[in-house]
Amino acid sequence: MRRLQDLVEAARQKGPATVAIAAAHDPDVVEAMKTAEEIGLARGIFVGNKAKIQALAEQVSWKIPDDQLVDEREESLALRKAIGLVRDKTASLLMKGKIKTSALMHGVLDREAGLRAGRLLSQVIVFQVPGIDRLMLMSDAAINIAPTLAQKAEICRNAIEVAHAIGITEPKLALLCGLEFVNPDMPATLDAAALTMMNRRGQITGAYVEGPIAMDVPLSKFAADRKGINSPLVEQTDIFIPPDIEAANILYRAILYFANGESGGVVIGAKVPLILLSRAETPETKIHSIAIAILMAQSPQASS
Ligand code: COD
Repeated sequence: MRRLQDLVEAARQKGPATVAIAAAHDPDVVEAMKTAEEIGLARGIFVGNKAKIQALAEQVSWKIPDDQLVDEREESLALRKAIGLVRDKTASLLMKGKIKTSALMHGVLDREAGLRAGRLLSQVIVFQVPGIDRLMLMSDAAINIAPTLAQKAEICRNAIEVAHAIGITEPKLALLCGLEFVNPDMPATLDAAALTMMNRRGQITGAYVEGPIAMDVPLSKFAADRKGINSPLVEQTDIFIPPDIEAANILYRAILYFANGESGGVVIGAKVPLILLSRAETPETKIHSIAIAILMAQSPQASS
């Protein structure tokens, strides 16, 4: 699978997945789910303000059947009911509607009523850019704000799991920093060196991991040669891991807006994949995200 559209096709072939949507009275969610249903990708169960959901559906010339609507106007109850649909296996995916990411995360992380699976939750983005004929991944631009070394190791493992699920069997992972040397004054370089050693010693498996490394080396043989860096990552990197949420978020926006990239994303680590759509995303991005979540829900590791 070399293009995001290939992921959509692969997910469609698995038959429509059922998505529980928390606080579904959200125009982006309704529009994306309309397309997802039309192309046989997914079917929603819309938990939220029923009248508003129906009105939003009408605006896009759609009628959602009554058995796919759960009227619950109170945000925390809507979240709890949507999570309940996943817990009782009515739905295989959870989607965020008109509710803050942090509120959704707290619901998912609730020890009694949530979807904890004993793992770190992190967001993984799959992207493509013009001029590079393969899919690449990056993480974590949305969940873990200032990850510790242990959390970075989990972020790497989650991204590697997504890479495997989309057919990248031996991914090469770059731990991005500002340079290729360990500088004790730059803590991200210390973490990157430790993560590299964790990979060499079998604590992070399923990928080749290397860092610290600046962004030019994975992208340019010319830069690598000039810097005297000989690395398997050069022009072959599959997974990019920036040091924190800000760096990751900036890289993500740069991929989209500087490099004309396209993407889709998923949050994994809970009992089921989570879909977080954003207002600023294109309709295609939303469909890619649903497709990636479906592929992850079906991957062998997903329920571990
Ligand atoms: N995965 C698994 N468990 C977690 C995670 C995680 N990513 N984060 C926290 N926990 C668990 C902890 O182990 C603990 O048991 C409990 O949750 C509370 O942990 P805290 O107090 O460290 O975490 P919070 O509640 O302060 O924050 C966790 C959030 C995920 C809510 C927070 O990191 C957040 O709001 N992230 C989203 C940031 C955002 O707004 N992104 C949008 C665009 S950048």
